[in-house]
Amino acid sequence: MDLGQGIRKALAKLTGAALVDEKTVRELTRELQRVLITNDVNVKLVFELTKKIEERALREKPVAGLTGREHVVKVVYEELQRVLGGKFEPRVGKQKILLLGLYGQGKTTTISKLAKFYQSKGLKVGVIAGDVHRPAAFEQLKQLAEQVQCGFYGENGEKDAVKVALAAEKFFAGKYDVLILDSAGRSAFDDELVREIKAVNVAFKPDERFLVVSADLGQVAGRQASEFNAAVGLTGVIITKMDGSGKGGGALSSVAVSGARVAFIGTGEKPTDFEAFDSTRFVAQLCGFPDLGSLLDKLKEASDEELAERAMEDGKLDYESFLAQTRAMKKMGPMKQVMQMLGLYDLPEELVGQSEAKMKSFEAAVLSMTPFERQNPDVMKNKARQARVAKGAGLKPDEVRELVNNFERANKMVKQFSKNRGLMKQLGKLGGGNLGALGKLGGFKR
Ligand SMILES: Nc1nc2c(ncn2[C@@H]2O[C@H](COP(=O)(O)OP(=O)(O)OP(=O)(O)O)[C@@H](O)[C@H]2O)c(=O)[nH]1
Ligand SMILES: [Mg+2]
Repeated sequence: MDLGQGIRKALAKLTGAALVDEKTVRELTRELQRVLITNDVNVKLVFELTKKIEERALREKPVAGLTGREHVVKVVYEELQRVLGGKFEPRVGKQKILLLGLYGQGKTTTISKLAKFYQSKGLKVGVIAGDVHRPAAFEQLKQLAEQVQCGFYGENGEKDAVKVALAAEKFFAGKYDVLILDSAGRSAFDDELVREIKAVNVAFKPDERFLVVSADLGQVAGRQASEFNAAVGLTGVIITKMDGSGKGGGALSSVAVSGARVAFIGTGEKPTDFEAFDSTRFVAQLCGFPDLGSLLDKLKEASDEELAERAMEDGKLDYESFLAQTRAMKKMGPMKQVMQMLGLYDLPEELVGQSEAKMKSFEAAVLSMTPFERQNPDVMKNKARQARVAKGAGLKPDEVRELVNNFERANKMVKQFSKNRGLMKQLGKLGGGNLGALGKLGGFKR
């Protein structure tokens, strides 16, 4: 069971409890201990954390308006956030970045992610093939640079990293804002490695020195962070492969307590699977609080017609606005990610695949409707119309009937949603910080 799943299960038991008393809180903290320790979080840290949660949950008076259960969830949420450190604010402007790390941790891949990240902030990025030891490293970075369309400098065959770094600076001078230097990995932290990175550090004078570690190192990530920090003074740690490892929680927490900061996390192999680390957002996802704030932002960005938003404000839908929403959803990314942002984490893969297929047939069906039908969804309950639309869209009449039923259900939900403004405000209050964005939903007019 991964960390998030475990924490959500533990919190869900709390919902089932008739009364939140000392016994329930102790059961919760014991469950949390088990989940955290199996996810390779340091045992001492786990006990400190759960002791604090117990103390606060039992002693502190719930903030006015919160139920006992909500109070306990809030305490768990705040304490987890405290352990994981704050939010990393990447500097946006001219800078030089050096990436460090042992073999195979994800340095070179991360360079393309960083390039994409800074490009999205409007900066011009050039990357430098500073791994002069591994023969394929030059070609790998060159290809990645082409993929994300950033500048590239390398000297195939040159064995002196300092020379390459200095030549690259001349090459990019005046034309590029952000320079990112790759470095050679090594199988262990040893004297030779320290000598080499110190020399590169002195010559290149990077503003950021980021260590790259893989999440599957678990607690070992913290030790590496301390070692590299002592050698060159890290400005941040990038944890990669958060997507594939059950030890991400261990890696994150151990880096946070090592004195280094978590700067970014990598969540997949693609250049866009990357984000600046924000403990509030991260814990919100872990605890199963949907990240509705960022979802709404994305929806806004993605929706070319403002129909979707208007429908939410009006508390009513028609097929046109529903189609706009469906398309906006598609632009937000793979269905799985969208569902996670909505707080639906542990869905079976088939279901996610099915929803994607359904979205496609829905689009085909709506495109076969007349403008009158799109704006007056009630008439689509008529069987003859359904049959005609099915024919036009290449679907079975039953499929169209199901789509109409789904639409009716969604319509009901939107109506209810705009009635439940009080509830959403409450959620916003509970989260504080980033989750305050949830409260925005309470602001929808009817
Ligand atoms: N799933 C997943 N895979 C990743 C992530 N980051 C990197 N990888 C994969 O990890 C492998 C190693 O990545 P590299 O970028 O080559 O690692 P490196 O640190 O440059 O390795 P060396 O140069 O050999 O020391 C590649 O197969 C990447 O695709 C991530 O966030 N998620
Ligand atoms: Mg590499």
